[in-house]
Amino acid sequence: MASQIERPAGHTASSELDGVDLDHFWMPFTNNRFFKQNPRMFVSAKDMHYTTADGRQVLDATAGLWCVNAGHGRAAITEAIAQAAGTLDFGPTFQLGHPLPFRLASEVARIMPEGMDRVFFTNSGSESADTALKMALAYHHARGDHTRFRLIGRQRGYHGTNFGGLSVGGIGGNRRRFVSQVWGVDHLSHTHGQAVRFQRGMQPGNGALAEELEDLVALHGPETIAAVIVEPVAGSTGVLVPPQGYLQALRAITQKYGILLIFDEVITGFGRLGTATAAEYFGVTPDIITTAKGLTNGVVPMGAVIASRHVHDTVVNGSPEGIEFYHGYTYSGHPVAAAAGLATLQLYRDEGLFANAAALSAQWEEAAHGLRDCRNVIDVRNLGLVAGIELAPREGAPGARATEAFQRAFDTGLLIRANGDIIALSPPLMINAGQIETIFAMLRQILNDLP
Ligand code: PXG
Ligand code: PLP
Repeated sequence: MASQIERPAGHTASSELDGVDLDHFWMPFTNNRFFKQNPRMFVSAKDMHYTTADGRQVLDATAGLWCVNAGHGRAAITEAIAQAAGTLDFGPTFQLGHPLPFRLASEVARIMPEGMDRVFFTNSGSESADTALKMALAYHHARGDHTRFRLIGRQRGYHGTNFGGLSVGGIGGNRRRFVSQVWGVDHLSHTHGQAVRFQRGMQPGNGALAEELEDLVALHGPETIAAVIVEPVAGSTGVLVPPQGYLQALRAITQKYGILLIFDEVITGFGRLGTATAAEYFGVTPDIITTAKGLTNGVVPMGAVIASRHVHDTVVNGSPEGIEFYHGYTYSGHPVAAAAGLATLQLYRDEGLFANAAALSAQWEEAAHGLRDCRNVIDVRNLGLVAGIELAPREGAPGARATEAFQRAFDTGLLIRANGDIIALSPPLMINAGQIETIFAMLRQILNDLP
């Protein structure tokens, strides 16, 4: 029998949902059975707010899923998409081209760190992660370094859900059921010192953490390691901000042994820390950067992998005549996505959205840490326009408390994200000071009322 939407108490019917059958969409990373009994549905969005099926406004404190950096319903982007689709609906990029992805690649290159200006398009962060890992293997192969096959990730890392990203990723729940992972992977420890609580911004230096890479080099042999991939600030796992000097040390060690360093900037890219990239924020230039999400403001699926000129030239010039990199997606550089990307980058520039994020980050930090005395709050972490609020887990029910906070927030008009017992906040970068106050005032109330 088809389960038609039945609204939980307090949720009134909407004609937009009449006749919507919930059975067939197998939802991603969702408690499907719970959702289909208690559907919470959005029907539209504008600027900082979603509108629910029952006509309520919900303040978006998560930029959708960390992606709507310029805010919702931006006409410049939707008009660019319509124009592109009406002009060239699809154009192959295997052995053929069309102008938009070339133009977007140039615009992306302009805001990347010096020397990182070769851009490979994907359709998601997961595809970006797998692309970057294969690019690293192709790089060593092109140099004749045939023994470098190992990929090093980090515990609690998230690099999407495809087999490559899953294998270097370090979130147990995402991996455990899928035994057939990429072979030869190892992991660094995550950067979250349990002793450090309520740290504002970066954690104090902890040289031992990056030095672990030296141990893995000694264990496996430098000649077997192709690449190290890390999120500069770990997002999905609950906002883990690196210690001072950590990324610099990883850079130094990878350089010393000829290992490529990949920054997964799917979340940190496009202004989240108040700069175009985390690489720029931390002053550390990796060899490859992965992006997605904010590249198109989340409006059309698209990712981009940015390689240094050196990595690109090594693969392209070091390969025999013919196709240099046996990799790509039907939709790499899709015209509609590329048009969305161009309009998005233009909006970021015209509205100074990265600078707005930078300017508001001190107020954001202050407001986030204002929650430290709330009921059950055991840690607050922040950087740029990101905050993680960690709650004490309920006895025997890990994750239940934050999940309930998420549900209550939704019902009172605030969108937050809950992963385990950590609430993650990452609003659109168009946010203003008043909206920051509103988010944390609402959250304070929700947390203090929560059993
Ligand atoms: N790398 C990083 C660092 C990510 O954060 C991906 C890769 C994968 O991207 P795609 O586009 O394949 O989903 C991500 C995605 C959350 C949450 O709740 C985080 C992501 C996606 C959905 C939810 O923290 N990050
Ligand atoms: N599976 C089949 C049978 C295909 O023909 C293709 C692409 O041609 C794919 C998967 C890969 O699809 P995509 O290029 O969209 O990733």
